[in-house]
Amino acid sequence: GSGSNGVGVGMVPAVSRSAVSRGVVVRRPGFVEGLGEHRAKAERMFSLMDGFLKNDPISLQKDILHHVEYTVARSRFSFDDFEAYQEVVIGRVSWLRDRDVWHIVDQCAEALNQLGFEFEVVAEQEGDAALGNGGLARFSACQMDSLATLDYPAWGYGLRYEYGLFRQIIVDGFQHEQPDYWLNFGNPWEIARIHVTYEVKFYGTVEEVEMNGDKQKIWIPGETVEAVAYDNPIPGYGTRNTINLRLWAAKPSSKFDLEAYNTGDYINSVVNRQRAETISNVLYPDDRSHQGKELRLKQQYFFVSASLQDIMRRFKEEHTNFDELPEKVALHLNDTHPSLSIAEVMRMLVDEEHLSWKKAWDIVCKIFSITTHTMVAEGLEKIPVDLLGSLLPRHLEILYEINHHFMEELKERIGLDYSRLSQMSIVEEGAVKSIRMANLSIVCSHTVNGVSKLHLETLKTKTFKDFYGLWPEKFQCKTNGVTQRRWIVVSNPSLRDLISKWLGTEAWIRDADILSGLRDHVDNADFHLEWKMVKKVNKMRLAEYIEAMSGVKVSLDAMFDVQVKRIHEYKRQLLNIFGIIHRYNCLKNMDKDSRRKVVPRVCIIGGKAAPGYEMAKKIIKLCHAVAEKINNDTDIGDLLKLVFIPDYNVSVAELVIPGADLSQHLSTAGNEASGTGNMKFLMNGCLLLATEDGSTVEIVEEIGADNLFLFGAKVDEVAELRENGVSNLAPLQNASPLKVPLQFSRVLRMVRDGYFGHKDYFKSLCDSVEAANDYYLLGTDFMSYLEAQAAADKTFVNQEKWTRMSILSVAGSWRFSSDRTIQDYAESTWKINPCRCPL
Ligand code: 8GP
Repeated sequence: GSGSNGVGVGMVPAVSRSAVSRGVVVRRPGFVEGLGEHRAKAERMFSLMDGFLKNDPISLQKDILHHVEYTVARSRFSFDDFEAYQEVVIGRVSWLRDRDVWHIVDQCAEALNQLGFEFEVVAEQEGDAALGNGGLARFSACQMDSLATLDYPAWGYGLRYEYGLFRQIIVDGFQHEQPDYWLNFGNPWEIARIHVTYEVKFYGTVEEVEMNGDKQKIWIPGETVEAVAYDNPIPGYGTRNTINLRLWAAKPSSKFDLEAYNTGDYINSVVNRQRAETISNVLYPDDRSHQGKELRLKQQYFFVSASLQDIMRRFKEEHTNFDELPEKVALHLNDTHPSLSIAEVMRMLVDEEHLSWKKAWDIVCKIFSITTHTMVAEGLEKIPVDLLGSLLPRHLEILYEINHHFMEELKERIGLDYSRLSQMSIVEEGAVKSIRMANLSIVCSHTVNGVSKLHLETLKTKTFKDFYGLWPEKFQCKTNGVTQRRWIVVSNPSLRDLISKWLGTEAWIRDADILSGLRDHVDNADFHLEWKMVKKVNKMRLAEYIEAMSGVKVSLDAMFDVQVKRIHEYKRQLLNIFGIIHRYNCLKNMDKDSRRKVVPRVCIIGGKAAPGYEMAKKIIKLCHAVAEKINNDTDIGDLLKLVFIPDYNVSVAELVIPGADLSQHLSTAGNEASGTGNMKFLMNGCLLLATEDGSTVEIVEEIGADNLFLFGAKVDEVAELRENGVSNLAPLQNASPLKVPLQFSRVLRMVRDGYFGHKDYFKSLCDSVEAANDYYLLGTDFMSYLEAQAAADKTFVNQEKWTRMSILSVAGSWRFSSDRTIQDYAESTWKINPCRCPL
């Protein structure tokens, strides 16, 4: 399902093009240190491999044929593109061998071509590993790529979901969800480590026993499942360092349960055991709301328990003293989902290793750090105590004890301020008593990271204000980034070649700072010409895809205007659609002469709505309803087209982002923690039309406000605007108060009155901006939005100016490489050094 992604795709591991969720775990130096014997062996193997395992086309062909004959025994049968893809991957994937996997792409292409395969077609056989929801998970994938490339000794952990994020199909303009059974034909990148398994336990009771004269709590679990490791190698670029993404699959425990089988109901016993596998079956498709579901909690603990057993096993292989744990292991929580780890490490150290509570807590507080990825306090995860107590009774006790100590410490520091004590407590009293996972993580982590400057500011002054007052030194900013290897090198090969040509080096692929050197050529006419050519090639690729997907033919002279991301009210796809309706109205009212001056537009919207998110689903339907009207209006022709691209995922992004002229990032200020889509478009020379939210603020710092189109209320104006409503807008929005409601309400009325059909269905959508006080300020920002759109149109006519802005965008994107982010994490949060493998 990767579309025509161009050269290179197949040789990059599935995981680095995927969205992976959950924690990133980093190990302190220790890869080489203390492993003298291992190292000697590895060096000898490396030197032998250099002799035996060659990467020239003939050797590669020998490998492929070897696999065809001996691994799959297919030489006498048809051997198709998909199998060729699998064989190439299987043949090369062993990470001991991919000394520099990125650099064997050309040889593979040649080898395959000589065997009669088309490399591009073979590369397209690879589908997405959609193991996450949106920006949070894809950001993890970029981080893994950077960790590998910068030679950090890191491990990523996650779940091997059998069903990744649902496939979105559109029927009559409505979203339908289809399961994504991505492992149907196997995943050639992964290595099943059938001997790396751990028991994960649930339910049961806690008992107190005497041990060496002391009272000791022990957990007698009621259910055991097995976690099996599947490793996904992530090769760095220009280095031998290949790191591991270890994903856990649930399997029935291999322990023989005599009791269950003696009851005579053999079939049911087997069926019951088989149920264990459901734990890692399916990814929750809601990227924001946290329902207290038992399966979700089971997934979290399954993931945490298996990963920590794995980490502790490796630690104990070489060390006996737990005082050394903080020197050797740094655990990073990627949002609160894995924060049960804190209770689990305490349980392991106290109950299993018999350390004192104080000593264990001391150690735990030195190994954890966390990044949170959300702006709104309501989005923070809470686990109902009843649920936790039944699934993990010992952990609940530990959490209470952690909270007890914390409350004692807090009373000493702030006195008996009960309101603050109850707000900061890890335990939330109330109708549903719950554990606040964010509070737990902050109490225990040595560092709490925000994902943009603006996000950190919100954490400090609002979301975690009290904690900031207590521990200001814990709070740090690590502005997100994206990997230029995925988002330029692989997805935009024409731009890659052009950049390398004009910079005279490929070094920017490892060192993004060099991209800023493009500024030296910003006025060069030849450069401009080639730059525009590259965009044209990418627009052609995208236009073909649009036609194939939707049947809509689009003109390459039009401005390709894109908004692709999860559908959310706060991301304001609705503002975009309202703007399109307004544009349509304007066109309809224009005479022929005026129309001739209009910049033609192709508006592209894509994104998935959470299956239970009614409002988001209505936005998708509205988009289709409006598209149907506009695209079939012969009066309008090529001047305006609207297409919804179904099933937006990483492969689609690789096609859409390089082909965009303009991209929209419309979140109401103060709602998008960072955003990373903006960075991907920036890297591809696409101009941004955006609010001053999340990381966009820092993009403005880097490229200057006149190199993008900003609009809308600023973050410190939002609260007041919400209070006082639209009528007080004039001074802020620099527009007549009458004009704001007029243009906006005309559009709204059209939707309300059924101009696009489905009047009743869209009613609640209209109510959300009218009756429900326009919480996301669509009406408020509308005029300012239209002005920014008009500025974009005006600039597009001046192609020289546009190209200049486009070049300066790519030049400024150096600062938004995930390499910069990761280096920052390594130095100031994890305190680790690169660990370069011998070349
Ligand atoms: C996302 C943020 O919304 C986005 O701004 C940011 O770029 C991205 O994380 C990476 O940092 N956050 C989430 O997806 C999120 O908070 N999901 C909730 C389940 C925690």
